[in-house]
Amino acid sequence: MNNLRCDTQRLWDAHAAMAVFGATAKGGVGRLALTDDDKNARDLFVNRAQAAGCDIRIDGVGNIFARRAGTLPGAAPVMTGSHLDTQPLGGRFDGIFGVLAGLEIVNALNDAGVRHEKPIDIVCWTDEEGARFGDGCLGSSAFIGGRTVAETLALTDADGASVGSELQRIGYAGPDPVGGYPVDSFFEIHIEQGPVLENAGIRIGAVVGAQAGAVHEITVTGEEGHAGTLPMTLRRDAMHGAAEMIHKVVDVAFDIEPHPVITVGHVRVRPNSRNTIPGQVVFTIDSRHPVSATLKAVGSRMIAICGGIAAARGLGLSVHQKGHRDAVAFHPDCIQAVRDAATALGIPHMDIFSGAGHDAIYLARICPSDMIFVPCEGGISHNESENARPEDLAAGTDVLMHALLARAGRV
Ligand code: HGY
Ligand code: MN
Ligand code: MN
Repeated sequence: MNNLRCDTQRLWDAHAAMAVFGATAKGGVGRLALTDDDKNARDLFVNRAQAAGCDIRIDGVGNIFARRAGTLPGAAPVMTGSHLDTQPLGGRFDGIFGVLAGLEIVNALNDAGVRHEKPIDIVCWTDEEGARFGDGCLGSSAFIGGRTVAETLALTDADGASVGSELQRIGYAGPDPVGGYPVDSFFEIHIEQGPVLENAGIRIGAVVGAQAGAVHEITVTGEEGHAGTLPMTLRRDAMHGAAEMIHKVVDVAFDIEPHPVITVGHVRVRPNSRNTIPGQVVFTIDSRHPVSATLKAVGSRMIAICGGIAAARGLGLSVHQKGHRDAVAFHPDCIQAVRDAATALGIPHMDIFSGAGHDAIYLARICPSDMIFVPCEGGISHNESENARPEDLAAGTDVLMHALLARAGRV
């Protein structure tokens, strides 16, 4: 497998440079999609990709494509990439590693003077986390036609700012069409965000599939009132009702084997004042399970629980399913390319299943796709203490580089 390797230090330094934008006091990163920090991160990626000789394209939902040309310019590209936006209290590697690994590969191929037939695109997908606009993988799902461009641009954040207006504001409302062209294959490298690889002492995970996921937004409506004067028996307290719903829908997870994962991580209270009985509570339910049909049954059960509690308390209820993605099996040829690259490089690897959602889950709907996982410390992610080892990032990047070359056709 010759001696083509990435530069561990250059890859690590690139993460340090990127972590500046949205850096938190505890050493993490809070860089919500389409904020000024996200703009700065995007600019850094674009500038470094251009310096490495890439041509840059930006599409109508802000996805960035940095192309390393191949010897067959008209050929469908081999793509790799991930996201630069983070959770509000996120880490320095979730998504970011998948973009910077691609950039490092371009630099390593340049250093070695390696050419390939098909173009290789390094992609930064818009708003994978969904922490600002409510649903995740906005850029990749628009790219594959999962949501129209108009629907995507119309999504708004809690302050009413839309995706479209924010893309304009930060200068990433691109001219290019969103998807609609052939892609040879897509690979995404990512920290595992779980403990399996670290516990097994294995450096590379060839991801065979990812679990199904759903997001429901529940709106509970009662009536505002004075916290001091209104007797308890006369109240229509939206918070008391929502609290019972939240407790019971999360408990559903413990009734089913293997457990689905059910999380209520976002709650909005109106008027959100200490001494006013809440008139409205809006909360989201993030639920996931390896089997799509089971997840659908979990969703129905959770909605029925909320309906029963609302009826018993005389509260209004509305349910909006904001997203659903089926479980996905990645492409056997791409999985094998990952295994073969790791084997040829003499790096221990294992097959693994993804609990987290990723852009690759959407790309898998239109082209052969796979993911590569590397360990992260304690399996911790979506947390400021998220950490990874430079040697693991480099090993993963080398495996990705050789898998990409296998697909792109080394000249
Ligand atoms: O939610 C997810 O699974 C991803 O990390 N955004
Ligand atoms: Mn991610
Ligand atoms: Mn994430």
